[in-house]
Amino acid sequence: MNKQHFNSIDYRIEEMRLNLNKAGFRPLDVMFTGVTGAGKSTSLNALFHKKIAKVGYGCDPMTMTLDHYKLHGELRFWDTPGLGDGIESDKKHSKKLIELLHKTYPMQGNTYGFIDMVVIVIEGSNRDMGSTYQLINDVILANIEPERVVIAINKADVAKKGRGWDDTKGEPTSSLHEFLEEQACSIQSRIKSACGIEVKRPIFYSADKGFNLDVFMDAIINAMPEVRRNLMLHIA
Ligand SMILES: Nc1nc2c(ncn2[C@@H]2O[C@H](COP(=O)(O)OP(=O)(O)O)[C@@H](O)[C@H]2O)c(=O)[nH]1
Ligand SMILES: [Mg+2]
Repeated sequence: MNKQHFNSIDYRIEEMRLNLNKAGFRPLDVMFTGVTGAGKSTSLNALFHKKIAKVGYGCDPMTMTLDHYKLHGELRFWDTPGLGDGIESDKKHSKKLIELLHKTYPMQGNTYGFIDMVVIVIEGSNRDMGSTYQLINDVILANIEPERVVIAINKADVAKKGRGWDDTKGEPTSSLHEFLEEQACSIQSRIKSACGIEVKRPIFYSADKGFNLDVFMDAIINAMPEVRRNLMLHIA
């Protein structure tokens, strides 16, 4: 049902162009983040329709370099090291993420944030949601406006251990769909009660099965900022 709509990297590219013309910057720099194993690399490969990122690989612990991937002239994703591999590496990785969120460039007497928006890939059925909420609340939402954040729940196919997944249609049955909707709502309200911040309703998809990839792209495109991130306003 959804797969057919999202069949090229040019998906809604004209709209993106128009919006970026208005905003006056290009490309849109999107930080791609999530706990290790949530499926960031698989998602990037699905969005790019080819294998660009190594699955099940994690980041290089020595250099912790950030890989970036340009979908086209309008959109650039920054893959980042995941949390959830232990306290020490979480500390290092959180610092790295916060540094990236505070990276700036000067322009006409102003200081702008390099990262325009953030996509957080999460796994709703992860046994340990602690790292996920730490990432969302303490690292991301503490350092960028919620309007610029998209939360995407991956692995819809195995949300209920595979129950309710219709493999012939490549989509969830209505009962799994309902479950996923509820999960999205409950994550949204859990964030609200933890840090008082209202985020957009998370979307759900499966990078592995190619389900709701259009919904994923729609969420990114619909949340595209129309202005640069002016970081000077916050320092004053
Ligand atoms: N069932 C299922 N497995 C997935 C999905 N997306 C990723 N995976 C698996 O989850 C594991 C971690 O994926 P990876 O992309 O390396 O995660 P990363 O650490 O966030 O980059 C791999 O074994 C993937 O094949 C999905 O939508 N459904
Ligand atoms: Mg990865």
